[in-house]
Amino acid sequence: MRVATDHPKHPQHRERAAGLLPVRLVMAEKTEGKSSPFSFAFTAPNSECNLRSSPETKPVMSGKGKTIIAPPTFTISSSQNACPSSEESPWRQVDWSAGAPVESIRSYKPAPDSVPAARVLLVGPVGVGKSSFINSIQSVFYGRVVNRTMVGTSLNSSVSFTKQLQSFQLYGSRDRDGESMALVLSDMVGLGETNGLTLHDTLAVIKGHVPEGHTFSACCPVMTDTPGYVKEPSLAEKVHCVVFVVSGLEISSYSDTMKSTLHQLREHISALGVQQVAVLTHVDKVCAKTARDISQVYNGSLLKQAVLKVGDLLGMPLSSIVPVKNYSEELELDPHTDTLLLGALDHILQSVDLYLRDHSERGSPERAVSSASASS
Ligand SMILES: Nc1nc2c(ncn2[C@@H]2O[C@H](COP(=O)(O)OP(=O)(O)O)[C@@H](O)[C@H]2O)c(=O)[nH]1
Ligand SMILES: [Mg+2]
Repeated sequence: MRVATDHPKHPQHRERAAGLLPVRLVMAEKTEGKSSPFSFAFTAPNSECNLRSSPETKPVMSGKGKTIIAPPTFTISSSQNACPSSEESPWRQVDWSAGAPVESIRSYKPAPDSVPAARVLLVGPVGVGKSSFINSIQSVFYGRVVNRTMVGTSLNSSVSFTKQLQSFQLYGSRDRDGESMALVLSDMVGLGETNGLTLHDTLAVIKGHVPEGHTFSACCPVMTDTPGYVKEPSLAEKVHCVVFVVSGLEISSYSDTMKSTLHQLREHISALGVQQVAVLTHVDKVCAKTARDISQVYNGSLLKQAVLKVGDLLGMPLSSIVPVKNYSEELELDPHTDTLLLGALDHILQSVDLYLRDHSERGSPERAVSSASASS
């Protein structure tokens, strides 16, 4: 539930905050299913901040079969939650009128001939939007919203549908005889699940040892005798970029165990010289104004703060973190959502290119260092 007040810099702000100017009652917004039947949202022009009704909307009186409910009380959270104001300059520049770079990405080819497709692995806890990201990217090239990979969780909400290593070579269009793109996005079981992904197995995937369709199990780590184990993966079979997927809904609530798992992963992946990017999902749930118009994503402090938190969580520079809104309940594509999604994909492909340059032209950086020290 949200109430809008003017931006603190705006001259009307103090008067409105002091209750001298009216606020407008609009439709209740059910956020995460937590709103009470007495949820209201207030808006005023230019900006928004969070407002919560007291959860204790208790019956206070009853008689003749009727129950009267006490009206909820409201508290307005601090101005640091201010949403975008059209007067603020964006913290990242995007030409929203240019449209999503569909054609240039559709024709993307990795530089080395020996590598037919960029291999990108998505990692992150269950429910952050990994499968949705693959579906959303596929949807943009397909020209309508499609689901290639199962989204959501099983009845046990901490367990994802995805138990196997599933790789999706993206279709370039919806034409049956159209070419597939030179891009493979791999999805696997969420981090932190009891019967799921371990650090050992994740690294085995990244190094290219794990066969497609492998079912992960905590009791059977990937070993050289695992059926289909790839003993000497080629450059084409290795993962070229790891994408950490983080949900804007959960960014502040990760457990210490999850934080430590993510840090360890980052360290090990960095030691392998593999490029990493972070994708922040659920931006529409972080900021209501962005939910209404995705082109507002870089216009306010709320999402910038969320991106900063992702940076803290993963120890990554801000330039490696890209926000997206996945297609989740829509049936139609939205041009701004496409632009944001393909902006993220473009960033990922640039990281793939860097990895392939380092590992195909000059050999791996690690090998370059060890051969230099051996010859000295
Ligand atoms: N509103 C919104 N919902 C999302 C977004 N990304 C994913 N979801 C929803 O979050 C839930 C979990 O997504 P899923 O892709 O299955 O997560 P995974 O376990 O990481 O693969 C699903 O209900 C999705 O529809 C997003 O950017 N915005
Ligand atoms: Mg999934």
